Amino acid sequence: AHNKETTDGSAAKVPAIAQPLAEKPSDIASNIAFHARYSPHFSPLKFDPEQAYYATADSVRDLLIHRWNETFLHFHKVDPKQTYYLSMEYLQGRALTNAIGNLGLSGAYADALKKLGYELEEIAEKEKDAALGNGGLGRLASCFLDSMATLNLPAWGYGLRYRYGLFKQLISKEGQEEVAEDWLEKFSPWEVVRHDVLYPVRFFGHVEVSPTGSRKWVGGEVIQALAYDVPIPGYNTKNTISLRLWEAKSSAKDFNLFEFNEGKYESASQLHSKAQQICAVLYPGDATEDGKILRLKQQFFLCSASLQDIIMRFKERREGNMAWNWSDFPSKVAVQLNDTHPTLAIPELMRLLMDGEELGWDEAWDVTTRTVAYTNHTVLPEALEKWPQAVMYKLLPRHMEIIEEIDKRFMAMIRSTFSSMESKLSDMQILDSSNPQKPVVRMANLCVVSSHKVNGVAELHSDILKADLFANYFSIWPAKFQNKTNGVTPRRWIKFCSPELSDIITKWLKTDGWITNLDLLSGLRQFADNDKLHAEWASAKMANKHRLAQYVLHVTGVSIDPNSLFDIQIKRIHEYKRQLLNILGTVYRYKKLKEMSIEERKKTTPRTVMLGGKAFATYTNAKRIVKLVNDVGSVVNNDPEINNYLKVIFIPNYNVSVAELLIPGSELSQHISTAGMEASGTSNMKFSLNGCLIIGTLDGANVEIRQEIGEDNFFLFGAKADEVAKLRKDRENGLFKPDPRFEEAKQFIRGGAFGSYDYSALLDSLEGNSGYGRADYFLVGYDFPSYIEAQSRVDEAYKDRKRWLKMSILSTAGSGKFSSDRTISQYANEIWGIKACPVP
Ligand code: B1H
Repeated sequence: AHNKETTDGSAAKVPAIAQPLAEKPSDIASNIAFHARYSPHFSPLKFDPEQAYYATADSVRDLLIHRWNETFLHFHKVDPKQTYYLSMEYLQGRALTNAIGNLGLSGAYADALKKLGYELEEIAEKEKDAALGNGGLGRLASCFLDSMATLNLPAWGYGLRYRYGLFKQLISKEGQEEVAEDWLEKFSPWEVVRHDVLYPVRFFGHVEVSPTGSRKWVGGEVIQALAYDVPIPGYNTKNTISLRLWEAKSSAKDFNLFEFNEGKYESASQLHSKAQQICAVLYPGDATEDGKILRLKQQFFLCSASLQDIIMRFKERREGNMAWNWSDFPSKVAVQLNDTHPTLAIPELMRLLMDGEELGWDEAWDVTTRTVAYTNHTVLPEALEKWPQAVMYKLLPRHMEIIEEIDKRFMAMIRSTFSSMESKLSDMQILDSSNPQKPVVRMANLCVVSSHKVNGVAELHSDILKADLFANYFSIWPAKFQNKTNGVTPRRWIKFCSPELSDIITKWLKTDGWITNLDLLSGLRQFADNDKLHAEWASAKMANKHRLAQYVLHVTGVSIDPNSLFDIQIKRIHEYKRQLLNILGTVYRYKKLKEMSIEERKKTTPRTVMLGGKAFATYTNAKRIVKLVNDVGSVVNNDPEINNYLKVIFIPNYNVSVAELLIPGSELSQHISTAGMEASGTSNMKFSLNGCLIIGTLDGANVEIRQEIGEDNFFLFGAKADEVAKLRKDRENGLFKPDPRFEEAKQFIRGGAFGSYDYSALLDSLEGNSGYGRADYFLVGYDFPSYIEAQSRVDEAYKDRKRWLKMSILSTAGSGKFSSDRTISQYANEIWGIKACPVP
């Protein structure tokens, strides 16, 4: 109930001019009121929560722009080596609370809004998530930007300004439905269009050879890349860096007025609509040839615009200095490729240097390889990009020539220098023509050959890269390979999403230094048995659980008991992440509860199992899993005998903002992928940081989390990564004997306990006689018994309140390593060679 009198904020004095750098509550309130009146985005005389959000954002924007300009000028003056992070994805989520928090003005803004009749939280919820990413890889890029700014590093992000980000997930009786999510429906107050930053990007066309032998790419279609900048404020520093997102535009001269006047509307604006397609959606389906070309166009658009911009800045900063040399480029520029999606940056940099700046091959190659580094995020074969050579020739003829030359020279180098590798050459080559019908370019190979450093995202994953995926390259270039274990920003993922718990931590550590030096959390260990801390910790967790329960009621209509164990699995739905193992375990739990007497039931640990995540629109089994979770929920939650002991909730439309609500309220979270398949995982880090215990396999970063927080505080189960290959073989040879409990759970579903939908296609994928020819490839059946047993250990541990609280505190205390500040410092020191450049 807000103060209805405060239309357009007139309860506060509306000043005649804005006070853009206001930091005191009363000044902030007037500034918000000023923006509500004089930066109108809506009809006058309204000041409902949405208008209040935009006016508040406008006032925060003033503060950011001030710091942003200073940062840019400072970098320009100092001219330090700068990193450019190239990523097709950024999962920024909401910006308001984060910006206010990083500015240190949370209290002041909350007070200012109170004066205007509002609660900050209520206003902040009006913001739409910027979901320009799919999952972990995109969210990692956003955490990295936060850390780069906070560490005062001269670093920028480059990405694409998708018109529609990740789809919105609706849940119906049929399961998941996807609808476009219009994050720009109104507008985003956080982006600034730079009308002067515009680059041409060419597609198709052909290569022209001059009499001197120099080559030029000409013809085809040219689309303009226009820069939209988003300010990224650091925490507790003036430094505010940029996320530059490119939008595709055609220019006025591409509009055929003559044709239009003749009534040929479509052909008159052909290039306009082609330009619009490029940034229309995140990752359009790539099943069709058209789709393929569009995705490749997006990738090239990002790479070409960003590199032209980087080169322009390099030259601009050398103006008036006659002595500079292209070989200085790598001492001023580091380019980091977020997976293979921006691989085309490599041939594009070569092209710009050779065809544009007239460098010779050797010099261009030296500059390129000393500039570019590559991060691998997955070993899943289906995610390793391979582009058909035919498509590449058509779309990027000059780049294809360059890639061929890189490949040719690489092979010659192997033959002359590492002749023992001759037999491995066909695996190491960039061009793969083993299928003459469809020769492809292997993007990961191009990255490894052309980068000065290659890294994985957790120790286990980096070891697998060295021992397996990139073993041949590792044998010739051991020094190229590194590990950079992922991390998450402690600002968004505890300080701002769980302020109560954060205040307790600050109180007990007697400093808030942990927010930028997360290792200090280990200081909590000495209080792990302290009754007073236990009481405070439990009450903060309980408050977060209540908030979560309210949200669940709001979005699903199901009320859940905050005294039950809150058990959460949230991530993209994928067979390797094994949501199916979770739901089969839950079905087994339900069946056992049904078989118990009332007395026995009362002795069990009541649980609320929550799952959330989006399935790729054409991934059939993933969609069946979503439906199964919902069907199990409908039965269990409406079973009066059981629903005091078990509830099963599917959280719809999981995204960054939902995660900010779920993670603080969690007590157990599931990270249960088949060992060796999840490169790292990052939500596991957010959960432990928030005092949530993990049930998990020895996969990805789980291994390191368990090391840090202690084996006793981690519910481990399942096969190890190095056992998986043999277990699959055994399986094929009919040596696997399924546990009766596993059979029982599947049978219960097949028998129709959860409705009439036919789950046999999904369940058959777990059987030896799978129609897919990959009998339980993800080893759900093999891991099921140890999973059930680990869950029983969870139930027992939860009954002992003191023990659970101690484990919870130790989880937080052991999470210091998993700050993205640590990760980014390591990238800065060990790959980029850049140093902090704080604005004075
Ligand atoms: C990760 C991806 C990914 N790895 C292809 N690979 C995509 C691959 O749109 N595409 O085509 C999009 C994303 N995402 C994730 O990266 C890993 O699975 C996680 O384990 C890891 O934590 C995360 C960040 O490193």
